Amino acid sequence: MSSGLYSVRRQDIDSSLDLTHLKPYGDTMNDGKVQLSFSLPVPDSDVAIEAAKQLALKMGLVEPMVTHHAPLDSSFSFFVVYGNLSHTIDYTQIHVDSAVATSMTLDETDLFIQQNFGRKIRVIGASTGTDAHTVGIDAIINMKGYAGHYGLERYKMIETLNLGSQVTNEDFIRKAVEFNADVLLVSQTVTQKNVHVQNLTELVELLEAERLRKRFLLIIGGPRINHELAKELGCDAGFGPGKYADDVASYFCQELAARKQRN
Ligand code: B12
Repeated sequence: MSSGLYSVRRQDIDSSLDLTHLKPYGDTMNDGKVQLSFSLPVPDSDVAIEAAKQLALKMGLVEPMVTHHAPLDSSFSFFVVYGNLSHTIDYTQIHVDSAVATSMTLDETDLFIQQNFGRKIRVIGASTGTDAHTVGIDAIINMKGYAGHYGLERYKMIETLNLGSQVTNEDFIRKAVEFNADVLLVSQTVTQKNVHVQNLTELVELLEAERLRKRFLLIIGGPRINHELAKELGCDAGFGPGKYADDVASYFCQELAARKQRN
């Protein structure tokens, strides 16, 4: 229940495609058209344009074209490059580990919790460490939710506590114990210098040191978070962009029910 290999839905894929040599698509199958943008730490100039083109060639772009260039300031330049990617990928060999659960609506989730637990599920969330971004965790927890998906506060059978941002791991754990949480939700947006990895590693180590790791379902999320990374870091599940409260609630109530059955 907690994770599974997300397999290719063949019915959604053009049967004439050679999936073992998959390429980007522009307007003709297998044309390999891509667009990329980057900046260079040199002034915008003809030399810089040629450098951008040569970098694109090294990346495997055939016939690269610098379609846009501009100075960012006196010593940095910005480029948009088009080209045909020469590389292909074997799509049939890709396996992605993702947190899987039967997707449920808000009402179905409330009913599921009522039937399987007979009490509210307690969820505590925060953006931890030095991270000041709150929009991600609010998108999951706040009543109004995000992109048309109501947040966890809207669920009758879920009790939430949103601690906001810049919460230390120590405070987060202390509050989670006080709140008697079932589920910990941690948001991490800043990933510069892998600060998210350091912070999440510290959280897991603190939980383990206090023999609390198994007490909670630990779910992390953010723009650069996925399920694979979450598992690597010793968390239970990870959710990234395009995931909403209903995905998370479906996952944690089914996972908690499965754990209850196993114990
Ligand atoms: C708004 C914003 C800010 C606001 C934040 C206001 C606030 N109250 O949150 C302010 C101005 C304060 C800010 C500050 C900074 N920011 Co800022 N910010 C952004 C911006 C523009 C949008 C982020 C956002 O709100 N996205 C919308 C939410 C809904 O998306 P999301 O977080 O991905 O959440 C979704 C999923 O990831 C998932 N999810 C997220 N969290 C969780 C948690 C769980 C448990 C689950 C299940 C799911 C989940 O669900 C959500 C819905 O699908 C981005 C750029 C961008 N366009 O993305 C930069 C950006 C995130 N910021 C950035 C940076 C660098 C900073 C600063 C460090 C800048 C500075 N030098 O001071 C500071 C942060 C300082 C600090 N100590 O943290 C960088 C991060 C680069 C990196 N990868 O490290 C970005 C990408 C901009 C950039 N291109 O450089 N920022």
